[in-house]
Amino acid sequence: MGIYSPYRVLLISTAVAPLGSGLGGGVELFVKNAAQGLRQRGHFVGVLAPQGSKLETCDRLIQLPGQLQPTAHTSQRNSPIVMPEPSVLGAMMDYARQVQHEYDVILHFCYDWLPFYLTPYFKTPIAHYVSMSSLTDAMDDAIVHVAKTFPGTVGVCTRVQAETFSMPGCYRLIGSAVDLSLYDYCEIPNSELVWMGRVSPEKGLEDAIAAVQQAQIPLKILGKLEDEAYWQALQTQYPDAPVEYLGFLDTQGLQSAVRTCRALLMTPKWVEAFGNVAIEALACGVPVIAYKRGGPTEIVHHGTTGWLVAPDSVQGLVAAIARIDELDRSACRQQAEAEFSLDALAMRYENWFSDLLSPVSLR
Ligand code: HBI
Repeated sequence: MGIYSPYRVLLISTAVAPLGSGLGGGVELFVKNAAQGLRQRGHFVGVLAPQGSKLETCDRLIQLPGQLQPTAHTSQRNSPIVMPEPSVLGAMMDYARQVQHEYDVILHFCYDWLPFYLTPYFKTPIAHYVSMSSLTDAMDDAIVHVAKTFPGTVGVCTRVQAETFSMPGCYRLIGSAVDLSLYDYCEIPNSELVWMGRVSPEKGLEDAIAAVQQAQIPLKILGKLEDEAYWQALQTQYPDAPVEYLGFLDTQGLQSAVRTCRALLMTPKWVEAFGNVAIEALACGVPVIAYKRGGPTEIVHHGTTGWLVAPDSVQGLVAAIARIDELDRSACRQQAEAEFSLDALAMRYENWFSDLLSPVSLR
């Protein structure tokens, strides 16, 4: 169709935590940026989220009560699907069913079984943003089944993430972004390094601490203390490491803590679907030293905006830290502007919806 007409988009946020609490991890940024980017391009954005959520950048925020979903990222391969009653996810999906006729498309960010299972029961098309790599057999089955039955409706962050599922050619690469206006470029750094993320085993914080202990360079740690026992174990194992824990900071606080650092360390033990913290660092001009595993391998330009290191090699991290000065801080900011702007992301969503809603795909 020739004339431009804005879409009415219903976003369904993750059911593991209220938006803005920090416990939802990277997916909170995914939802916030999708809402803001789409609105800036003139679309109407409604957001469904658990009670206690806050989100300025949307046209309508509906908060629903109920039990949060247990997080999937600590599941085992054979973990069963669980939905604690009364389920907030069930409430959100039932609300979406009731209002679906008011929207052109529904986009959800839940790494949970229900939205995938309910896809054929909705008249309004459902787009699925898969925010993590393969974790459990039950979720793999649900995701791959929808990817094959409703081609083009499953969106992913990176190719390497998509490859952890067996759905070759049945997914749409959406990626991620940051609101660049919230991140101030910093030309001259101080002497510190930074690590950001949920303090949880799959994020591999112990390797970053081991590396700075060896390099004797101070490390700032930012992020939600998700696994207390893990954090305590790190304190015991590295009592003298030059680290400072700053807690979970909002974007303003995060960027002011990160922008002056020499480099971000990323030490994922799992296949990180994307790694939003990498583009938040790049947006400030902070280069990224990351294990060559998962999402960061599709973000870092090895040798200019960061170093990709052999996975789980602390020595590799130490060697890369010694070569930070060969990296170009202005190239980091330029890469964020070129590849990870909110507008570029919103256009990828717009094209996705246009293909979903075009008569050909509905035939
Ligand atoms: N677990 N069950 C479940 N559902 C989610 O949406 C979810 C999760 N764990 C982590 C998570 N989302 C986010 O931290 C990641 O998507 C980034």
